[in-house]
Amino acid sequence: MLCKLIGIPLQDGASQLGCEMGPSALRTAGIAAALSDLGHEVEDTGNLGIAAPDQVEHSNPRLRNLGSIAKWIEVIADAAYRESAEGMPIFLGGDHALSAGSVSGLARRAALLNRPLFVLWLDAHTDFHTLETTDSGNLHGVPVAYFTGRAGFSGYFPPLAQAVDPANVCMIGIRSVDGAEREAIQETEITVHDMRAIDENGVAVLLRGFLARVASANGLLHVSLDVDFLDPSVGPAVGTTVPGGATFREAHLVMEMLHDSGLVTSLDLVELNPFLDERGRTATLLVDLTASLMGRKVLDRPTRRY
Ligand code: 5AB
Ligand code: MN
Ligand code: MN
Ligand code: MN
Repeated sequence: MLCKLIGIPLQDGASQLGCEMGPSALRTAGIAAALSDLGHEVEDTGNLGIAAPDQVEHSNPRLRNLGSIAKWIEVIADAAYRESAEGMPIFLGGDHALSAGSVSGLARRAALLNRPLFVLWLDAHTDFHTLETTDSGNLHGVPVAYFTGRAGFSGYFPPLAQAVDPANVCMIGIRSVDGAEREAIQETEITVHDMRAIDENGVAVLLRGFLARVASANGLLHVSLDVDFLDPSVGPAVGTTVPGGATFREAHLVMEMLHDSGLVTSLDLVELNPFLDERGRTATLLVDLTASLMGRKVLDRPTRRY
């Protein structure tokens, strides 16, 4: 497989600074070598960037960096569309606002191929706020609402070439949802598997059901991995820690099953804040999880001291 690394040093969607260093930390942790050791071809396309953003006014005074995020989405969506023509794009974040761009660009690609795009959202949060409902004003909390076509983004974020069908979105790991998000998401067909569902059923059962749907629809599958999907004890390098997350093995199992499915066509690695890491362990874990997704087996894992 040809893997296309796309660095996105974006941090304007989060209130805590540091995600800008994410792409560098993932490269330093050896993402390219991990993929090429598995026999993949790797092309690092470098980092994306934007020109100086305009100041944009909105009736929600809390919104932060609206003009900047709008520009980033445009640049990221273009890159996602372009790089998905051939090979598997891997978006090295950067905060989760980047998925407004990656997913919308991939949805445009899927429409051209006449195939549905499915999204596996691995996160503590649903990221389903609109520009009106966000209390924090942090735009890493809105990407799912945008790319599924919720109202309220037009005139601010770029128009969608193609919205993702909410029925094709599956969230796993959820454990922190704001009131406005909860009401809105219940009215959609988005599948929300919260942490209790993992506890009761095991993550494998939940994932298998979704993968069967992707396979039978001949879908493209985008995986969006937010560091806070993980329990903070295994993935501390994130601004928005929430206790009770996925364990080391649950996360690897998800990746191993995704590999075996053969369905994944693109990946986001987001919300890594290297300033908050402990000797690079979260960056290293993200690289190891990517390796599991791309075919590394449990017994082939390099010996590490954690
Ligand atoms: B993340 C919160 N819902 O809107 C908000 O990390 C958190 O990309 C958003 O999932 C977390 O600020 C965004 C409280
Ligand atoms: Mn998120
Ligand atoms: Mn999150
Ligand atoms: Mn976060």
